[in-house]
Amino acid sequence: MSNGQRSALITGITGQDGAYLAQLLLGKGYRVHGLAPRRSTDTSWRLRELGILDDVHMIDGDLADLSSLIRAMEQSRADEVYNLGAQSFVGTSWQQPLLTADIDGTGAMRMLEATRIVNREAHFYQASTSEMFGLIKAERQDENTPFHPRSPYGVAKMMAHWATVNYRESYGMHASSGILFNHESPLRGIEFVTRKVTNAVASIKLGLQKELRLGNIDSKRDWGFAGDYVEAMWLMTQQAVADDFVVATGITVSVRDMCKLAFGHVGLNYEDYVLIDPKFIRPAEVDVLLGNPAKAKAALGWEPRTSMEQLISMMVDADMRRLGA
Ligand code: NAP
Ligand code: F7E
Repeated sequence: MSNGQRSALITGITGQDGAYLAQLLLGKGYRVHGLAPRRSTDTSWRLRELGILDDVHMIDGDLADLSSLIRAMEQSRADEVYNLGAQSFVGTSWQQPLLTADIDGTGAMRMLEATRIVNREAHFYQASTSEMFGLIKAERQDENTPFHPRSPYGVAKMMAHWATVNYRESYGMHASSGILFNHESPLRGIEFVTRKVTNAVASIKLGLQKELRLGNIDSKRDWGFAGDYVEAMWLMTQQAVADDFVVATGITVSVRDMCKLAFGHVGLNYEDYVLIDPKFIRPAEVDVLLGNPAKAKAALGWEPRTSMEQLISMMVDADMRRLGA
């Protein structure tokens, strides 16, 4: 921007990460623009909950529509582009594989093209994922671990990841891919397992629900706090040279143990409430994920600050407040 204020464009600004990233960038003095796909209902609850809805500039546009992305780049005059928009629920990707491929895979390429066409000097961040490791090839996954995605979501995200690498190599663009492991928060969508559990715990504690139906509770994830993870995104776009980074805690916890923590936080035993429902078992599972964030620590100076216990307590407390109100 001509007055020295930096400008950012965030796709997926109404999502969990988009909201926390917008808050972080506003705090750093950025002019923050968000791509807003047309929806029939209001999707701005997260921005409202963080108290920043009036501080961000929304631009109509959709990752399915290249012309809208070009317009968003022109209007925002973005110095930094964060491509967080996606159909991000793994389970849905078996029901809507082509939409997932189009938005998460080709959509990322559209955003890269819009950036290249309008301002190839802009620094670009792609929201890549540990789901690309899928059927893991190393006990602890890092930037050199081979990929083996296990869902249409993972496959689509691989395209986006390699497109980001390719735009860096083809055009010399400052394009980085953050390979982020699961990260959660009170703003997490209710279909993801942590929030599904913390919401149910609050609901059961308040006498509004009797049981909780889950799928595979033996799968393990490397879970962190979304508020910590958006800092890593920003640090990547600040580097002199773009690169790819794993962002994780280095600790893995089973869904079962996460349930123990969440129910235990309000003095309940998960075994009294959790039932296994085959409806929630996936056609192919990612059994275990465990990241090695050593490169992010060394090069970005990034480290997670929130423990799993703090994270789950924060989420249960937020759901207790919401449902109690
Ligand atoms: P999220 O809460 O599901 O948010 C997704 C965002 O994408 C929403 O703002 C959504 O808008 C937007 N979106 C969906 N379809 C779109 C389209 N066609 N055009 C433009 N925007 C569209 O996801 P999140 O947890 O914040 O994750 C952010 C990104 O990181 C995603 O790309 C996700 O795949 C990736 N990721 C997440 C994790 C994690 O653990 N959270 C880990 C690794 C990678 P609406 O609100 O209007 O639907
Ligand atoms: O599942 C198991 C499920 O849906 C975690 C996304 O942000 O992180 C997320 O993907 C685990 C899986 O997240 C239920 O089978 C058991 O093993 O919370 P989730 P995810 O699939 O790991 C990655 C890194 C992303 O990139 C994605 O965008 O929990 N599980 N029972 C269940 N999962 C759900 N959702 N619901 C259940 O009832």
